[in-house]
Amino acid sequence: MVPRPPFALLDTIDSPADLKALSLPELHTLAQEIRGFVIDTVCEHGGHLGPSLGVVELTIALHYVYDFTRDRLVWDVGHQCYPHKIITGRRGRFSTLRQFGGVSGFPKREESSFDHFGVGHAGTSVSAGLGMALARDAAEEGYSVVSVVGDGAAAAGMVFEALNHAGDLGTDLTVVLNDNAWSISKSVGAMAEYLNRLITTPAYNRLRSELWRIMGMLPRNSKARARKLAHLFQASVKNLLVPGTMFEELGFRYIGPVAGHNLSSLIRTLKYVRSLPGPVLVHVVTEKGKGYALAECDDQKLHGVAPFDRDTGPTPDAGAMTFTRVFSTTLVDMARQDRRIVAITAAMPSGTGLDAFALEFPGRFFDVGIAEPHAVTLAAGMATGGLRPVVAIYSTFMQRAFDQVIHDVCLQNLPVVLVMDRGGLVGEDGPTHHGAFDLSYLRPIPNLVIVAPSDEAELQRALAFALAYSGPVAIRYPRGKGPGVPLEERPEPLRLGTARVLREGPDVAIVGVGPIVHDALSAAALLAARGIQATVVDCRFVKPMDEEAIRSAIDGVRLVVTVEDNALPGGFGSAIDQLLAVLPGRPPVLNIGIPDAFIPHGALSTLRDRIGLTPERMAATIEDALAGR
Ligand SMILES: Cc1ncc(C[n+]2csc(CCOP(=O)(O)OP(=O)(O)O)c2C)c(N)n1
Repeated sequence: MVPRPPFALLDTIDSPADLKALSLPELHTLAQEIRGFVIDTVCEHGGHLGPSLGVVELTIALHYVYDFTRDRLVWDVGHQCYPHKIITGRRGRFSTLRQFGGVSGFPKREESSFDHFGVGHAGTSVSAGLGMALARDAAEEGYSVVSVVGDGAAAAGMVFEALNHAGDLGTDLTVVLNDNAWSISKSVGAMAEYLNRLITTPAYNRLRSELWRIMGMLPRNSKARARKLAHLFQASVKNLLVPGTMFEELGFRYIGPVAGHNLSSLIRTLKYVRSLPGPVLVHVVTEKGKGYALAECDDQKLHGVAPFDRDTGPTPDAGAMTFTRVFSTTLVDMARQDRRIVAITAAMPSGTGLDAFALEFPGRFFDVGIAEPHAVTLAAGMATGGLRPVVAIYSTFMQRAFDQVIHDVCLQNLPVVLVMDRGGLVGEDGPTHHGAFDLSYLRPIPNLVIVAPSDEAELQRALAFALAYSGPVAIRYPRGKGPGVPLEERPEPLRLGTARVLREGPDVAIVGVGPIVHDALSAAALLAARGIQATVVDCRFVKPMDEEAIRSAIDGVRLVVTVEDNALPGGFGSAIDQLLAVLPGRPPVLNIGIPDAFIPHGALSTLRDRIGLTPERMAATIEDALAGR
């Protein structure tokens, strides 16, 4: 049994002001208590464990040195914010983490005045921090702005764009690079290699820091001249001693590497950094999952976990036939038959199931890091050379690559398969992660075929179709398991734009896409018990639609109902509305889907119930509509 530490000191911390009164030994004790508290809470409710454990000391040091009632703090991704939330007055409510109405798993401006920027997607912190710095300058104020970005997120295009801009502007901005050498899996790419070289060749940085410290001790009139000389010295030796000070070339002052679990050196460094003008990058080296052996030795550092036993750790649900797993095994099967198939992920090999592909076809697998736009255009380029690229990206992160999907893939009608996992509501991660918009943002794009399979075998058939099709295809499916339809050894490809009728009844026609069609079937059974007979059509294709099947299904019914796990504006239902708008004497249409609002975090079942996406709620809505209520 792992001993649980008491939280005697933590219980006295209600705001960062309380923490500033503590001695260094007390801050050490506080760090241990925060770790224990985070582990206990995540074991009970699930969440992002490894990232938060890795920044306990960094968070304490930041709140100790800065005053975030006036200074600004921006977390990148925000999945490492648990210590920050606990310190900033949310300890008492922390047991509600990720539950409906409870504390969010990500920073949220509405939740606390200490959450200066809402976040969930990677790579935004430096842009947001720079924006805050420019607003400060415009108001002629003097507060500090600190952006904390992980080494995984630091390789995202947006971060490079923001560093490039910040280095040019030269205004005061501190970027803390939290380097744990891990993204969700081990960090990949040349940037990761570069950071590793900086850590393993710190001689130059130590020499330079020492030089600056000594210069600072000189009398005021000789200090400026001495530092000028030091600059010259620095410029002449740095290329000999380090592989390249990329950040300095971009206009940042580079400080580091700093031991990220050593509170006294973190505090000393941050105090010094706070006094520096201009853009500064502090390279802090941390260990993801620090202080919890099960996280430290896990191959993903317990990055994001469901509730688990504190002593034994999470047990992988290896047998669960999730949509992700169906995609993963089917793609590997198909890649065995077709050597042109290549797979691309943007830092999510295990989340998308492409880890299995990587294992079997390492030479045909590409993890580009957190770089969704690059992933899509890379695929477009590959397709021009005769490859059959499959790009697997969560629905919410594909938003980043919208222009690339239009401009690079669809405009040129290239045979790229865009696989969007986590389409629809995702639950506890909340509004930054719900895949609520993909059908809406993809529908207007010419040439793109959009399929939303409703069960496991349909996903196999959709993939078989997509890999044989001559143009771009997007396949979207939700998080978790399907209805349990057995897999097929040789899936028959879907025929372009064909629907299937699952049930027939004369009163109502329910048309839908995706697994929610099975909830519609359950709703139809409930309606049947109340004397209302429904037809249920699984449209499969959002684009092109099986217009004939839809027209024939609605013939003579009193009501047409569309169902989807996507935002109503611009989604599947609105496509049906457009299709039927010109039909003379058409029946009224009721659209059921995600309303025009950001849906909060919480258990999927709770969210679905609240927005009317359960079979019971659907049946009640349909019955009311038929009764004219
Ligand atoms: C645009 C985008 N793509 C993918 C993700 C999924 N994701 C969440 S955290 C993470 C890894 C972040 O690594 P790093 O920045 O090093 O932070 P660490 O978890 O190591 O603290 C990824 C890929 C995301 N949040 N946003």
